[in-house]
Amino acid sequence: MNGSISSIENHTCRLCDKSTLRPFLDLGSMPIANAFLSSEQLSEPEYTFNLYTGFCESCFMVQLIDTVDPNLLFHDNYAYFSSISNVMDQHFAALANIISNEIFYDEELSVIEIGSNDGILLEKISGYSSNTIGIEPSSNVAEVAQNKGLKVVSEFFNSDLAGKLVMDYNPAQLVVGANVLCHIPDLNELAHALNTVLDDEGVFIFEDPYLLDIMSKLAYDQIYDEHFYYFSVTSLSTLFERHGLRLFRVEQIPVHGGSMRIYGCKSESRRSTEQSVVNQLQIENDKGLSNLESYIAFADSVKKSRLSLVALLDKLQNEGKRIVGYAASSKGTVILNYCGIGADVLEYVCDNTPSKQGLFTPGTHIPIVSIESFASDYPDYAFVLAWNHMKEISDKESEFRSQGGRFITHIPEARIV
Ligand code: DWN
Ligand code: SAH
Repeated sequence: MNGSISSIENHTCRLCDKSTLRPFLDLGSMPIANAFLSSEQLSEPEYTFNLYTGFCESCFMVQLIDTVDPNLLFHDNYAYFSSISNVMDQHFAALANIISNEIFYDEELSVIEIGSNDGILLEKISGYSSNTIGIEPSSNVAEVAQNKGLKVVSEFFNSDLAGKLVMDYNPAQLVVGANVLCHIPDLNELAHALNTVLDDEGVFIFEDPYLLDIMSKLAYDQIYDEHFYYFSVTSLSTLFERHGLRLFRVEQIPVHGGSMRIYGCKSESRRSTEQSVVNQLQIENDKGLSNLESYIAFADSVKKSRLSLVALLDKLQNEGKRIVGYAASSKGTVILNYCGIGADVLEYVCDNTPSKQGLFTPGTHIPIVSIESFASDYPDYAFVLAWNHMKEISDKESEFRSQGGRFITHIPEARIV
């Protein structure tokens, strides 16, 4: 029953513990999004789980119903290296600049970055404050940052670690994390840990994919194992308020196909709540983010989106065109598995991450090759599996386009661009 409500039965919300979690979208059986396979692993059974999403009618949090143990997701062979994108590098330089201009009140006070990955942001913040530490459980990417001379603790950020950090460092003036909050299954514990490490006048900043963008762009491929939650300002402020924390500013930002940057502090902080929070809560209410019907309508549109993508690829294949995938992203794993697109449709997927090249896509077993292989024998069409980087990829691949190649995107609907 892919793409529809597979059960009217309610589940328990992971955060508010009420039995008001209503399932609305079933994307079916899925492998781990970043579990790329070696040729030897192709004949072995793959770990799968049911990619099933629900909306809590009490606390408004959209969340996965079945989840994968974080230790299976974030480990010593994590596939995603943040520094693969120049646009993201510029984005984080701008964020570091905002932090230094608006947030720091003393460069000696401490800063914690959660989910610092290969150091893309941490390096820039360290340029402003010497007292900066990254927390990154995936030890292979943490090591890249450590090799740049950055201070990184390779552990999951949780209450225990927060307790140790306050013993060893000053209370944090800033806690920052990009694309990590939604990766943490127990956000009640996270809020508690934030309270422990934050200075009374400290600030936290998080950026994550924004639910309103996911829904308006039909970006169902943002839904996968690593993303336990899909945030709105409504659901996040409800969560933080329960834990003595408060959002004081929110900003929509364009990265990763549409994200929300939230700024927060302790409830008692001197910082006043800005109009942006009030405005966004009103927008979300007007768009129906507190109503189950909106999510049911989204699920219906997702099903249609799948049909239109499959029809477009079928048509091009029947015309004898050569089609490949561009970017072996986590999102790509969702699209390919949910839409049943395998190696019979895409000749290969090319990707600029050296460690992904030579491996195969999870579930669908399409070979991953280098961008150089793509350039050596251009196909007719390249289906972009990281649509969030479309501009960066299209700018890089002007030669492909000038030789007649075309990109395919499925966002917000399947089309040739
Ligand atoms: O939240 C997350 C985001 C930040 O990163 C994580 N859960 C995992 C990961 O998600 P993703 O894999 O969907 O990320 P991207 O950034 O959409 O995908 C990047 C992929 O695209 C990489 O494998 C590299 C590739 N790529 C490329 O081949 N050429 C990317 C760019 C920009 C390029 O020019
Ligand atoms: N901040 C980077 C990386 C995002 S990918 C960026 O925006 O590009 C998500 C990262 O969060 C991974 O590197 C993963 O290992 C890390 N992560 C997951 N759970 C975490 C936790 N509990 N504490 C700290 N980092 C975590």
